[in-house]
Amino acid sequence: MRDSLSGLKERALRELASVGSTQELREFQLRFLGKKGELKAVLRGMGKLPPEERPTVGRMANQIKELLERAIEEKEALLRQREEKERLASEGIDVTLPGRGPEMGGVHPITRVLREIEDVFVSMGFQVAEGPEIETDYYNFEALNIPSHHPARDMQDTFYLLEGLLLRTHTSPVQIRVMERFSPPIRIIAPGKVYRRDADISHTPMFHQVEGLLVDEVSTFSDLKGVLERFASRTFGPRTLVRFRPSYFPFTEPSAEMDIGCVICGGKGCRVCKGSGWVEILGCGMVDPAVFSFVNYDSSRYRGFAFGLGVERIAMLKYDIDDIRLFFENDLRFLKQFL
Ligand code: 2NL
Repeated sequence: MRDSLSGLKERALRELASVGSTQELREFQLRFLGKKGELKAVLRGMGKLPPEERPTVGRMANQIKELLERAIEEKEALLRQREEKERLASEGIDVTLPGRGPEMGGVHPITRVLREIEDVFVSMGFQVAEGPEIETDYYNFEALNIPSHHPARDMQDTFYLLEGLLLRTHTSPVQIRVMERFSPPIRIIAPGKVYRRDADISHTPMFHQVEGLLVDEVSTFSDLKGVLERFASRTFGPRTLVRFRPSYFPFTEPSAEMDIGCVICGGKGCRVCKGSGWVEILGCGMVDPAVFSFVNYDSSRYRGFAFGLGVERIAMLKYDIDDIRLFFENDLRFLKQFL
């Protein structure tokens, strides 16, 4: 009995030395000191001992129990300390590191160019007018002298909505609305988003336009040219060449398109100007009297000029960008170049 007790003690202490985690320690404790543990198993044999030996054996068993309990406590403290240290090391939080600051945002290049264009026209006395992106057929087409059989009304180009509504295909409806509410003189630009069913390297379903409108008793094609020449030199540099070519729009007569001397090659001919030395940047003309009659302006008294330009196209020329879709992917590597 004494032998098996001291054998148990030796074995327990040896095993305890090799216990490596608090989990293993719990198992160890149960195996030796638990209700169904080894010490209890040995003590169950006490009944067979002669009565005079029982107290000595009992004391011995108690000493072993206390010894093991103390040893387990010490081991537990040691293991806990080690496990905490390992946990902290593996979580790897360096509380002395400085925090990450918020990243600075920036203005999108299209917004930036749009504001520059607005500033140029505002400096020439134009006021900024805005209006709805969801329009009616009347404001988007009819009042602009675009008849119902005109190709511009094609389902292919326009996003039609329910109940005769559509997404505006240009910002001209804003100008119709202004003319309905105010009498001449009028000098406005209408910047904003417009929508067309189109997608390739130079077209996106949504893009930005700036249209301009001036109506007064005395306004001529020369005034139009002067305003647009000023716009070109403010936007592309003071020595920018411009030329006007005859064109056609249902809402202006006469109509023209304005080219600038190619900003990429300086007029020598390159991929951007397709070798011609010139690139188209806007359309313009004198407001057609048919448009004036829709807004009840007296066309024997008033004349006006108007123009329309695409902001993405201006930005692409200004920054030599060959694919319009880059503006809408929002890749930070692209956007950060404009900060
Ligand atoms: C283009 C051509 C143009 C207009 C827009 C306009 C507006 C009213 C009356 C008459 Cl309310 N005209 N706008 C005139 C000529 C050309 O835009 O190629 N834009 C990208």
